[in-house]
Amino acid sequence: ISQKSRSLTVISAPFSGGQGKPGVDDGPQHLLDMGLVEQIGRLDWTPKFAGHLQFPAVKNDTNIGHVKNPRYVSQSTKNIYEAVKKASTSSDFTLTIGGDHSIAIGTVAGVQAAHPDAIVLWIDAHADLNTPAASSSGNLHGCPVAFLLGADEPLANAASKEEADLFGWVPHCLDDSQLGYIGLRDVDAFEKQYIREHKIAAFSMHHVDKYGIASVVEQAINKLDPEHKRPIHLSFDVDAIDPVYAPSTGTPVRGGLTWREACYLCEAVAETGRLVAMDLVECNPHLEDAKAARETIAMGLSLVRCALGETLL
Ligand code: 4U7
Ligand code: MN
Ligand code: MN
Ligand code: MN
Repeated sequence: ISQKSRSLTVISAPFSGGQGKPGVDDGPQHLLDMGLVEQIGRLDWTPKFAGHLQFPAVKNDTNIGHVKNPRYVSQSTKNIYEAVKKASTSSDFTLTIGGDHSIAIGTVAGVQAAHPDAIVLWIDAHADLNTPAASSSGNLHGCPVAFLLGADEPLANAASKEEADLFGWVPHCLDDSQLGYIGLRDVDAFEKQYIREHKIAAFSMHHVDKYGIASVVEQAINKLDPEHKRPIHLSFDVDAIDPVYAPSTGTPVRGGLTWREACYLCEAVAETGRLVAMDLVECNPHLEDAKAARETIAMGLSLVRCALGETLL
């Protein structure tokens, strides 16, 4: 029984300003070169490639306090927000390929604009929930969730009110109850406390070991959406996966999801029939060697195909 082919927009966000390692901005081109759009087209989807977003450089983008590239990240994620909002309003599915995970400031806000009831499954070794003040690195790819929840405060040590409010445009579009994590294993003290105090649904690798990935995905969805009727946005950081399978990423952490656990997760989400958006981020083909890069990109392509129903019979 074949459903009518659904429309899908692919947005490329070749952005690396949320962290310090060049090359993650080349992830999208590698995914495209290895056949992303063709592979989606063979499934029950009609993909349209919306092109590479451009991120004009910002002059004199000095640190604010210890926060790096603050103006560049703010401006670029705002462009991503506009593009994702437009795509999510006009097509059935929005796939955004990054790029570092700061792009999710724009993708989550954009998808929420079209689907305000969507739940967000954040698949990651990290919680990305540091406020700029709490961040030890000053890298904004570790902060997107804080902005979306509205946990952040104006930037400290800014030269003006405008600068302190650089991320004031980000809608506080996520409620604590709309967010669920899977794959966590490197969470900072501030983030742990926030997760605990706000009772955010968080499944670490410990829970994956204890219950198995199938039960964890089921528990996460049941907790966020007991009636099984809300749209789902999957924000997939490839570092959720064990570096054995996805080595070319900026902040690898041992002890992650296996190839099959990661694919199973995407398949189970596909099975709901309610997935409306996916981000695939933090593939950096310039890290490790060419073989590692190819394997990481191949892993990413598998995740996308599984999330779009390839392995469902
Ligand atoms: B990613 C970190 F301190 N928490 O804030 C930070 F460990 O998008 C890492 O998940 C953030 O890859 C990782 O810099 C961001 C660090
Ligand atoms: Mn991340
Ligand atoms: Mn991560
Ligand atoms: Mn805010």
